Amino acid sequence: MDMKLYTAAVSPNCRRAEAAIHHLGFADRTEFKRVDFSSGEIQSDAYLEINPNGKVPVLAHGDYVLWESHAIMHYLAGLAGDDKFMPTDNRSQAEIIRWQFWETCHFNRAIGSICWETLVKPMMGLGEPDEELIAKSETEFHRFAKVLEGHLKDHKFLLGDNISIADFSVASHSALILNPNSRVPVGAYPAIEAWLIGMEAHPAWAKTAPDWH
Ligand SMILES: N[C@@H](CCC(=O)N[C@@H](CS)C(=O)NCC(=O)O)C(=O)O
Repeated sequence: MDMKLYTAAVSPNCRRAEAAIHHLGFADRTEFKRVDFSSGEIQSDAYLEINPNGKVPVLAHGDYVLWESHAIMHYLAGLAGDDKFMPTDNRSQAEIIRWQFWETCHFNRAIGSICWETLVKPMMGLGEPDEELIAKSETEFHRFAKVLEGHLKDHKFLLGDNISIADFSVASHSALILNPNSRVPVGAYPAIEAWLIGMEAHPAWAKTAPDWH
């Protein structure tokens, strides 16, 4: 095996990297190394040599080491030469980057805050959800969900007819959003909900469904 992915369970950022490996046919070449957050491994000197941010995912391909999940997907798609998954024309490239920044700066933050309060805190025994923060994050969610809903009403996938790296980037929290306990108000956005359900049924995406244990 010439690839190793340092990854973790129930991590939306890891999920997109894992799903890209499966989608692009690299799974047989990859060792999936699950990092256990509770063991302190991620802050060990040895791990910080691999990723000085102390975060997952990280891809090692031979002696090349790459952190940041969106960058990992770009690298893998380029390696596979899959121009459906990552079209290389100028406008498609701009749109991929546009959705990735949008996800990281806006959509992910709203969803991440809600899911941290409603799913992660109870799961890890970290106390009661902060209702004020949830309400604030819901307002942010509605602001950006309207944009995605408007786009998905007219497009099957983010770049059009084919599933692409942009869908993997933006759908990374899909399992969390669709979890009824998350309280993410996705029911108000039928096109987003249908797209997320479709993502969960996609073979590579389904293989990487979070292990809640
Ligand atoms: N922007 C990074 C985010 C990576 C990230 O935040 N990973 C989380 C798991 S979802 C992590 O490693 N958290 C452990 C920590 O921060 O100590 C990426 O997309 O790869």
